[in-house]
Amino acid sequence: MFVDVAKIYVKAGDGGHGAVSFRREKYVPFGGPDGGDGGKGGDVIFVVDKGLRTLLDFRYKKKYIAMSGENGGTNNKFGKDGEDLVIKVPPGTVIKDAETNRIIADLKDESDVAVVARGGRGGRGNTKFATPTRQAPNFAEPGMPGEERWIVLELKLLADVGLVGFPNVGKSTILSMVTGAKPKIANYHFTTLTPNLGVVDLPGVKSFVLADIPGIIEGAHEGAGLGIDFLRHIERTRVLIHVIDVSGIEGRDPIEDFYQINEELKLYNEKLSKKPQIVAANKMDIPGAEENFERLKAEMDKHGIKVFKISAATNQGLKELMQYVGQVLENVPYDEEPLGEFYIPEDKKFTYIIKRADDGAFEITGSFVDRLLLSVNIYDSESLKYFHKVLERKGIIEELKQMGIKDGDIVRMNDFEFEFVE
Ligand SMILES: Nc1nc2c(ncn2[C@@H]2O[C@H](COP(=O)(O)OP(=O)(O)OP(=O)(O)O)[C@@H](O)[C@H]2O)c(=O)[nH]1
Ligand SMILES: [Mg+2]
Repeated sequence: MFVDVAKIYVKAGDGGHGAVSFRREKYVPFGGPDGGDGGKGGDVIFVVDKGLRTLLDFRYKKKYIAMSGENGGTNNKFGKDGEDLVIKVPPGTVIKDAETNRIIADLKDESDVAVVARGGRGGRGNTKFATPTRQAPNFAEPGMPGEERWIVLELKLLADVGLVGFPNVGKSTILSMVTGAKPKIANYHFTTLTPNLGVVDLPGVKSFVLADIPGIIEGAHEGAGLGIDFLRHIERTRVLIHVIDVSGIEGRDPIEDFYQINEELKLYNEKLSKKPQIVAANKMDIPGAEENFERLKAEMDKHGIKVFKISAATNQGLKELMQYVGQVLENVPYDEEPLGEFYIPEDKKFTYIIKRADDGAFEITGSFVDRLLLSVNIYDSESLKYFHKVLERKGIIEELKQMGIKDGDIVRMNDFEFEFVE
């Protein structure tokens, strides 16, 4: 089955924690700090693999987690960086943030790369916190968490040519005759439920990718039939082969069919109706087709649209049609139109809020607090001084003052409480 949308979870590696450690040397009772830094967490990176055609793999595996950085060690040993997780997707994959639906990346070519979740920075070891006045820092920094998010992968087929037309006109039969694809073919409407792709490989024809989509009916642009889900698969094709059943065997008129399908294409997306179109008048083997063909051809001549007489079932005229399509393709550029506003997700911000608790304490909560407390060693005065400095730098002390804090008031951060001293 063809899969074109997948929702997955990605998480970059966490940064390793910085180490708290001191040199132990013979004859030196208390050496200097030698806690190394933690390693950076691995990124989650998407790259294009031209050999891939579907997002099938992502239906079975939903979680992608990059390696975390190692913690720092003694003896100033740095923690190893976590390895990046590289995920391969087919060309034409658009990555969106599942929560906001905004586009994170549009991967078209082999050179396209997108970092979708960044690894957390490693924490600094206690060596880095040593200063002339703080010679034995008894604390270190924790690693930063890696970014994580749910994303949606969307694959718009990168077919060169799309087969469009009413149900049962013979689109899948054409695909099966000129490519190695083996789509289901049957004499009823909506035999094709999901798009099929094939590579046209005929002598004298420069190969191209042909897409067969489910039949289009009136109202397709509003979701009637299977229409709308699949029209987007041909948004990026460069040429359309409009397949029309000229036998009239289903009681429809070929000329009306032509206009109706074009109306649907236009209502869905103006761009679709402007693509070069070549008409394939199919089922010419059925008696009565010839007369319809002449009428259709006269009508198409008015628009300067080329019509090919074919019988897909008996393989008549297909080679000439494909040869012509191949020539047209040589003069039609690739669709390079950007998909709209791009957006690179921001790094996680560490935030906090200050509230007055019922007992009068100043309560500070939030991710900033959680992270800061990880690095505090409350039994160590140097660590507490550093902690105070961070509060000051972040502007929290100032904010507390503005809220009217006085000496002796209680400040509470999660489980940790202390008296405020100016
Ligand atoms: N007589 C005749 N029958 C044909 C020809 N081409 C296709 N058919 C038949 O028409 C029926 C529909 O063919 P499909 O290729 O499944 O048609 P489709 O356009 O893909 O149909 P949907 O997938 O339902 O949209 C099948 O029974 C085919 O055998 C043809 O040239 N002549
Ligand atoms: Mg079909």
